[in-house]
Amino acid sequence: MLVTTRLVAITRAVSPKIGQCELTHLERQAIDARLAQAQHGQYEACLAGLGCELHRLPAEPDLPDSVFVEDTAVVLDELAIITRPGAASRRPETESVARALEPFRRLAFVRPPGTLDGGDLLHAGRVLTIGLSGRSNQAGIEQMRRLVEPYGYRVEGVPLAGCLHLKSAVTQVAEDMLLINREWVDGRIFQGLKLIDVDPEEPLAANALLVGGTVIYPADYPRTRRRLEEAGISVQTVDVSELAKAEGGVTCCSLIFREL
Ligand code: CIR
Repeated sequence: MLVTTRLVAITRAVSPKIGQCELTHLERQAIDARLAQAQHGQYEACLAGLGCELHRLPAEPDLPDSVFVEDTAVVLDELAIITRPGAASRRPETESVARALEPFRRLAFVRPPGTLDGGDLLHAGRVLTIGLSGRSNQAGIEQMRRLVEPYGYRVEGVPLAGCLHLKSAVTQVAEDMLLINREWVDGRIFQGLKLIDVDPEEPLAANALLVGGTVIYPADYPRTRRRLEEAGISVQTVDVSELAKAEGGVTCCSLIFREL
């Protein structure tokens, strides 16, 4: 008998106040909230087309960054960890995500003084690599280690330079392959995995979202896309240019996990 596991994707509608988002490495530009909502809808359609069961949370109108649900939780098969985002303005986002995850997983929580953004955590096999960024601190990493080591995961902290989150610098694009910008993170820690470098003209191109065997990828980076395709990776592009003005990428807009 063929047993297939369904993937659940939690997303949240774009706040009409997205223009007031947190920004760290980008200059503020006007964001067309309606266009951002339309692009987000296409992104959700892409997830559904790849077989994800969508759980769409209603917008949190007063939380500008709340579309970026990735930062609020880390979902493993064994448990879900509700984070404590590094930006204080984003901490109220976690409550509704915890409620949405409760039916699926036992919950654990990052507590003060720990901070952690889900965008800083790269999960490949039984290794969780966590970026020591402006958002995630050593106490957050230690708490994660205590929570997940009993389940056989190894936690590695890694310094970052020049980008917001670890997954701005490196993401998984196949079981054994990562897409990386080595200007921002040292590739040598990813032992045993093949590395594809972003095109030097596209430094922001390392954020890709692997769903099943397909990578959801921003239309803005055609040169790096070619590198992915040359490596045999199946790519579906989405236009997320308006969300990118809020410093968001394709991993940030969903929490994807197996329905057990
Ligand atoms: C922030 O600065 O928190 C948001 N404007 C962007 C968050 C993007 N999230 C992600 O990369 N995981």
